[in-house]
Order: sequence, then structure tokens, then C-alpha cells
Amino acid sequence: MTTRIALIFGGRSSEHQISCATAGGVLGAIDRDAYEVVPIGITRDGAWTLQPDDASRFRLADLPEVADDGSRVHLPASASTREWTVTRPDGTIESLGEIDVAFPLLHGPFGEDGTLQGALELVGVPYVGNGVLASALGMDKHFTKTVLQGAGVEVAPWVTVTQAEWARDRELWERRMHGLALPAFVKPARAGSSVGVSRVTDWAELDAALETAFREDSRVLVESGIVGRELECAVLSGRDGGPTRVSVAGEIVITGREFYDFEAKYLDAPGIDLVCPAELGEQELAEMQRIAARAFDAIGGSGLARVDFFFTGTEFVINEINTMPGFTPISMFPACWQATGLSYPELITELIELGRTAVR
Ligand code: G1L
Repeated sequence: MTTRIALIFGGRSSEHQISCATAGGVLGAIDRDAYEVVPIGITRDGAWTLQPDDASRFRLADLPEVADDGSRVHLPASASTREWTVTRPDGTIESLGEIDVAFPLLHGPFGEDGTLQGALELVGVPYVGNGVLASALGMDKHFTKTVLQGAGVEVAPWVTVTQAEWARDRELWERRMHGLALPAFVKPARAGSSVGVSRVTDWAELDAALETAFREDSRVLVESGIVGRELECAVLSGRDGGPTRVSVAGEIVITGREFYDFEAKYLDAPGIDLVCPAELGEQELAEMQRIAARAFDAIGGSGLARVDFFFTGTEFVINEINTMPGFTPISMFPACWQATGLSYPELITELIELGRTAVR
């Protein structure tokens, strides 16, 4: 019996093409003896439409997009059926058969924020990856840091301010922010990737950096920069009630850029090297893995996450938890598992099996 997977990708976000390329990676590597894939694209307008089961149509170099063929895919109408349907351009409705697990590859405000997960919960569709709360938390840097701090995990000192608060009492907020260390980072609380992020080396630059960030979100964080190596590790939920699993460490080695930005993340920019496994002592790796598992558990993670750290040489400080990490065959998350002994196709199988049995 093969398991039927709805692979959902594209979407109404700036990372539409990344999502399509990721779907291409999954289509090319998924175990075809075990899984049958129904590829479903979400257009930039938000329409759910059937896509070809053809990895070669979704290569990053071709800047792939979800093409609208006029079909409209529908979730099951209730939790009492696994049957998905499609309306054809001529108005006829056809069954897509029963789907066992949804595999959403979606980034940004529509899909990464827990809304799609909520829709799947409503109609009882099992799905790969994090649930509603962890996905929503993963979208919001302020609330992620607050939860981590509450769990005793170290994060960089920060101040969160809303646009209205900043407009009302600049001096008060400046006083608070000037207590942070320079260089500081100014970040929209909810933007995906690195859009609207600035590095501030002098407090005179703060105002302009806040303006830039407020263009993306009404809530903004100012964070102390931590001087240290940028290390990451990949997390998977435990199997069958077992403990959370953590990969070996990867490292982002920056040779020519001030920080790891959008281009560097996805476009294989010069000046950035991903090294995995990173050079790290046995004790240090164990410490990093312990903190990553604790952080994942603290946000109520399910399925997977990538945990990003600064390592000062003595301490591991969490920079970010990504509940929907880059997932192309060359991304850090798969690379960390590859270095730990789990290949990309095996990782896909693992995620699907975790999704199908998830208790969130
Ligand atoms: F479904 C998983 F496995 F949870 C999952 C979902 C989303 C893994 C990785 C991602 N990542 C992405 O969707 C993306 C970063 C490629 C979005 Cl554009």
C-alpha cells in the first residue's frame, strides 16, 4: 500500500520561488516505492491548483512559479473523510482520491504562520512539520525569544517596540535601546528571511534602521549583536515517544559579507560558506545539542526545526529557531542530517512518518 502525499507549495509570499524549488527537490528525491505524490501549487494570488509531478519543472535556476491551469483543489469537507477534490476549468468536480498526509512547503505570512496548519487541523488532515502554535511562534521573533527566555535558554538581549510606542515617546525607547551592545541588529518581528533587517554600528543610525523595519512590521526588535561563530543544528522530533533528536553542528563561515542575508541564504552568494560538520569539541557539541533540544521542546516543536546559535567560545546563545528551514538538497538542514548519517531521501521519509503519527 502506498501512502498518498499532498505536496503543497508556492504561496502568497516573497519566497514563492524558493518554495517551488524546494518542492522540486522533494519531488526528485521522495521514495516512489512508498509514496504517491499529488503536487498542489498555491499561486501568488492564493489559488490552489494542480501541478505536474515533474521535478525538472521546479529548478531554482529557472526561477520557478506555480502556473495556474484553472483547476481548483479543495480540502476534505470534514474530518470524516480523507477525500480531496478538484474543480476543473469547465466546472466539473473530480475526486483526487484519499490523501494520507499533507506536506506543506510554505513560507511567510500565509502558510508559515500556523494558518495552513490550522486549516488542516480543522478537517483532520495529518501533516508534516510543526503545528499551529510552534509555526505561529516561529514567525514572530519577539514571542519566540520570550518563550525561550522563559525556558531558561539564553538569547541575545533585546528591546521590542511598536511603531505607535516609538512615535509616542522616542526618548524613553532610545534610553532603553542604548543599553544594548553595538553593533545592534534591528529586525521586524514577523518578516520572513532578512527583509527589513539592518545592522547598526552607531546609535545615530537607529532612527533610519527603525524606519526601514517599520515598513515591514508594526513591531520591531532591537537586539545586541553577539560576537561569535554562527553555528546551527538540525532538530527532528523523537520517534515513538523517544527524545528529540539533534544533528551535528553546521557553521556559516562569512568571508565577505556583514551578515547572512537573503541573497546569501538562497542564491549561493560568494563570501558565504556552509561547513558541516563544524569544527567543535565533543563536549561543546553535546552542550549545543542539549540546548537545541530544550529550545525545540520549549516552543512545542513538532517534526523539525533548525536552531541557529552564536558561539562566543564559552557560551551558546540562540539567534533564531526556524520552524520551516531551507529544505532544498543543498540547504543547511538536510546537510546537517546528511553529516549525521541521514540522507535527503531518508530525511523526507522520516518527516512524513513523523507527520503521520504526530501528537501535537
Ligand atoms: F514540512 C516540513 F517538513 F515541515 C517543512 C516545511 C517547510 C520543511 C521545510 C519547509 N521549508 C519551506 O517551506 C521553505 C523554507 C522552503 C519555504 Cl519557502
